[in-house]
Amino acid sequence: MVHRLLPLLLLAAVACSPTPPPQPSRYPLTGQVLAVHLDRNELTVKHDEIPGFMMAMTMTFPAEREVVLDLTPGDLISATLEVLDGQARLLDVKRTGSAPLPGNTNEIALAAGLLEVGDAVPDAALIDQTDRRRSLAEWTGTPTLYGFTYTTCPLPNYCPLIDRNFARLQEAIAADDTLRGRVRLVTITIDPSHDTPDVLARHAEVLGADPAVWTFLTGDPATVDRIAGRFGVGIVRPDEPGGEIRHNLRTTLVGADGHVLEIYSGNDWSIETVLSAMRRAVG
Ligand SMILES: [Cu+2]
Repeated sequence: MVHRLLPLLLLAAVACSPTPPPQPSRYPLTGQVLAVHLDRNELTVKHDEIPGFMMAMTMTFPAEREVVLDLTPGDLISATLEVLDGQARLLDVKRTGSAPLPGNTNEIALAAGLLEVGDAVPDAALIDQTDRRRSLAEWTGTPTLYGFTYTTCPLPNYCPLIDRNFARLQEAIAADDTLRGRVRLVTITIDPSHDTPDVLARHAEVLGADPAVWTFLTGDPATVDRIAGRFGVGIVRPDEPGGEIRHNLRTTLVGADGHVLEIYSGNDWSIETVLSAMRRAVG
């Protein structure tokens, strides 16, 4: 599976130019293998920044069979990342060493495989902002938008933006005869040790969250890490408590049948796009 960011990045680049036949782009890549997928000839690699192309992140790429057979999680590699027509693959993969697997991240959960459109969302036991035990399965039956944020995120265009978008969605849903009472919003914190139910309750109040529509969830860190990983949200926790958590953004619309309908990577999705998808989901 190719990461969903890539087609978007490429679309942005392609939209501005005329249409010559596509040429592959190649970038040097270094990183650590987190998972080896023998069944699909793919490697999940925590790669360093690729200057001019992509920030450091964990992604899964196809690679040559003999390379995939040769590597194990923890191996450090250098390679060439080739991108053509929105498809990325690794060429010239060389093992350069090995290192302990990351301990302060959910990257192993992430490497286990991300939910794709059509996949069933696994259940998870979490706790809401009123300190009640909740199970994700409770949202089956209602199209629900899932977001992952944390209350002390210092980057205005990351978690605070997603939270504001959810607040705007809540407003638009309340004003929409098709959607009112028929869709839900769920925000799961990626910082459960700080974002206790009390903290989430205050955060929900500041955002004007209507508890009938929008629920905030926290839980034990292992459960949060696992469910965030399945939803494609990578978490790198700071060494010191109170530091910034590095993470990506992924917001997911799940249908009434509990299967993924739409995935919105990053922070540039529009309220209108989500509202139309929600209308399709209830229609
Ligand atoms: Cu954030």
